[in-house]
Amino acid sequence: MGFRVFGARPETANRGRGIIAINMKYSQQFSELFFQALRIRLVEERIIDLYPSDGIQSPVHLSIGQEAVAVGACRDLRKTDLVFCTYRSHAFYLAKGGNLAEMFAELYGKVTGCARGKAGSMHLAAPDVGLMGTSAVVASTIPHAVGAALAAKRLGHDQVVVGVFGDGATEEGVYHESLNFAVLHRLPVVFLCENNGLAVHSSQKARQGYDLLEHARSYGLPVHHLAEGYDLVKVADTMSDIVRQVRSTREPVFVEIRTYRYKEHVGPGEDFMCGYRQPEEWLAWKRQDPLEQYSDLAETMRPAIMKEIEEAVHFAMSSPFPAEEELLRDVV
Ligand SMILES: Cc1ncc(C[n+]2csc(CCOP(=O)(O)OP(=O)(O)O)c2C)c(N)n1
Ligand SMILES: [Mg+2]
Repeated sequence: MGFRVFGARPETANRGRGIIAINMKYSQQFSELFFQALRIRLVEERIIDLYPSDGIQSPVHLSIGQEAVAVGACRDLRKTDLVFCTYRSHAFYLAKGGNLAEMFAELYGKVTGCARGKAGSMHLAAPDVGLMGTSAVVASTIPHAVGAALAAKRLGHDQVVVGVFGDGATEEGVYHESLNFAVLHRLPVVFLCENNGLAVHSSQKARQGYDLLEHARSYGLPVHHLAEGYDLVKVADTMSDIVRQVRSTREPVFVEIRTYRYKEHVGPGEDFMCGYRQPEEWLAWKRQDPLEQYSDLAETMRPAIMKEIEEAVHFAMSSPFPAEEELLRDVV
């Protein structure tokens, strides 16, 4: 079996930390996406190991199972393109190029964290790479994305703005106001619905009388649907076309990508005992999940990723907590 070596593509925000050996059975494109998705999964699995020690006080909403959406969506975004996201934010933070050590430090509430230890897992931000903000308040970052797109338009920038939200967020009024405003004012924003079919313990069918895609279409913008949210290359190619379209037309687009969360809504555990979903669904997604299926590739990449993770965890644990005067800075 042959191996090839590749490193980062410097023009994009998120790719390749260091040099990794890649199994030649897989294309470079697939291997790069796989590496990013595996890195996110291993980071979140490390969070699961660490969580019982109580060093991480912040609630954590894990994206395990959903990584391909973030990795694919961010592949062809520029560093200057902006992403606004939900509390389930580790995957997008890392896929957009957020610093891993600063993320762990933030989870540990340390002053070296990306928000100086005051935001925790649900409010990560890395504006230097375009991850502008994440929020625990469902749907609240959708209008932020629209506002940023309005600014990009007024300032004549060629930025694309991506607003990421779940299926549950489409039940909030501000989602509808945001779609309407973006269409009316012709703004360069991608509305990306990361649809895991669940809001806490309720399935989409139990909550929504409308067809999400048809409802979005009624606002008068192009809509796309991708059922295979586990397929790294399909997600990346779909998002690449959409981002290119928005960059050139300066008009909004809506995309729904189906995905599946493996863990409980919030926390490191599983919740099949709650009865709102069956393990069969989870097993069906796992059978299509490249991170589960290509264990040979994962094993090749694992050591380099784990080294980076352990260094980040060490950085977080050995950093100081914010001083008292720091706690009130930037807090309104
Ligand atoms: C305005 C608001 N209403 C309710 C909640 C409680 N809540 C937290 S997450 C969540 C479900 C959101 O589901 P979805 O948008 O599909 O995102 P997912 O968690 O599935 O990624 C709810 C109702 C909240 N945080 N904010
Ligand atoms: Mg959901």
